Amino acid sequence: MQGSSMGAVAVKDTAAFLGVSSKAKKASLAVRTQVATAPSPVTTSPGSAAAKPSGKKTLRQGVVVITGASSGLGLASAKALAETGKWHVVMACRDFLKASKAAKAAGMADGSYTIMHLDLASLDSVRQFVDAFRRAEMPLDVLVCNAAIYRPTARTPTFTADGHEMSVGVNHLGHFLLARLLMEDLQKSDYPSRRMVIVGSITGNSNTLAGNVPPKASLGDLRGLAGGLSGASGSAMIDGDESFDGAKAYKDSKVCNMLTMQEFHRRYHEETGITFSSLYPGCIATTGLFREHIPLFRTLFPPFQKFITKGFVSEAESGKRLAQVVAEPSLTKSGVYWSWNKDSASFENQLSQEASDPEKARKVWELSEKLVGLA
Ligand code: LMG
Ligand code: NDP
Ligand code: PMR
Repeated sequence: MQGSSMGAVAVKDTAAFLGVSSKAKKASLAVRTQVATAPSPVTTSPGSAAAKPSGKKTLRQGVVVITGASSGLGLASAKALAETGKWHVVMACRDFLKASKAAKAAGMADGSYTIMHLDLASLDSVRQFVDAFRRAEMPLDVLVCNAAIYRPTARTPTFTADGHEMSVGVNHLGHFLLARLLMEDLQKSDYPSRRMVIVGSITGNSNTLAGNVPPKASLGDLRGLAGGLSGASGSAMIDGDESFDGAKAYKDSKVCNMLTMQEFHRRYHEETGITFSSLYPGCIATTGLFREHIPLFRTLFPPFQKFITKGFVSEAESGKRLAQVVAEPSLTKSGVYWSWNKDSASFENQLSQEASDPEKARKVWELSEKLVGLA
């Protein structure tokens, strides 16, 4: 049935539809694994942004903050970046011990990373993280908003410390506050290519097959978001729907992530020169994201993606992709949603109509500002 429904889809550019290109707690918990407060200088490789044609020029080590770096894509990208020696990775994680064990198990060298506590399900924690980061006196060169939760089997909502529905609260609102506060730090950085990356996904894009698997993302007129996603006194869903759907809440949160990236681009790129990007890293079917899904799904999902959709990517491969968006000189264009084709070559992908609607992006921005206490 899947095969025939996939085959029956009439689209002009099937490859694009399938998501491939035909072309191409506290501040005191913060612990540093290295003593130095300023990252050590490293020699740039030929062709890097600051290299001059004549001989060697030193570029200091970049500092990248990655949220949710204790698992999956975040961990794999942290490892990929730390291994280059050109990046010091700040792993912003809710579970300090888990992050510490994960970094060691991944073979990340002592001194190449710092773990700092961040729980995106609490806006106080987000503010404490920002304070702790500033006290550590590191520059901020790249921010990666990667952490997420997915509650596919939840039939009733759960809520953040601030009373917002958990999926949108963590994936979007926590990151929205973090990114807004850290803009100040990014602007102060003297690094040649400063970037903010917000991880998106194919399942929030209804111009793809994956984005049409029910329940589909849709933000509607944002009345639920305007009401604070509080459940008790209104809807926990962005579109105001009375019934809660955990899978839809996740997909809606990803649409917010992609809209937020574009709104940052429109408001700040020209003025600051900072690159704002989003990406679909491929289907990383083995990560912790699916931890709440039923066991049958977790067993079948990886082979389904490997052999049927062919959208599967390993955690290591996805980590390299995100690392490219952080560091590659060829990926400096701002406002882009990156994807990779079957040969693992990056390309600028098209977002669905809703995920690229500027008016919706502005409204999501303004409503989110109110909910996180910035307006
Ligand atoms: C929902 O169910 C749950 O209701 C929800 O609670 C949540 O858990 C959510 O996303 C998570 O899932 C989704 C369910 C319904 O889909 C399934 O999981 C059905 C699985 C059936 C599996 C049959 C197995 C047989 C296949 C062999 C392969 C072995 C491996 C299987 C592994 C399965 C893992 C996924 O979905 C459906 O209703 C099914 C129909 C889905 C088809 C989607 C097709 C989209 C069509 C396209 C439309 C075109 C639109 C065009 C737009 C164009 C724009 C340019
Ligand atoms: P994982 O579950 O492996 O990683 C998610 C990370 O987010 C974990 O480190 C988790 O911490 C962290 N996290 C969850 N809640 C919070 C919180 N309240 N505060 C701080 N951190 C939190 O999933 P993935 O690696 O798959 O997901 C990473 C990103 O990739 C997400 O943005 C997801 O939407 C996106 N993505 C994933 C795809 C996939 O196929 N897997 C496809 C497309 C996009 P902890 O380890 O403590 O649980
Ligand atoms: Mg999907 C080319 C087809 C394709 C791709 C690339 C994905 C990615 N998925 C595809 C197709 C299908 N999926 C089809 C045809 C079905 C019906 C059988 C299907 C089902 C499905 C389910 C039930 N897919 C899922 C789920 C999930 O629970 C995942 C999800 O939606 O999480 C929000 C998921 C995903 N499929 C993907 C990707 C990347 C996911 C993880 C989603 C994400 O992080 O955004």
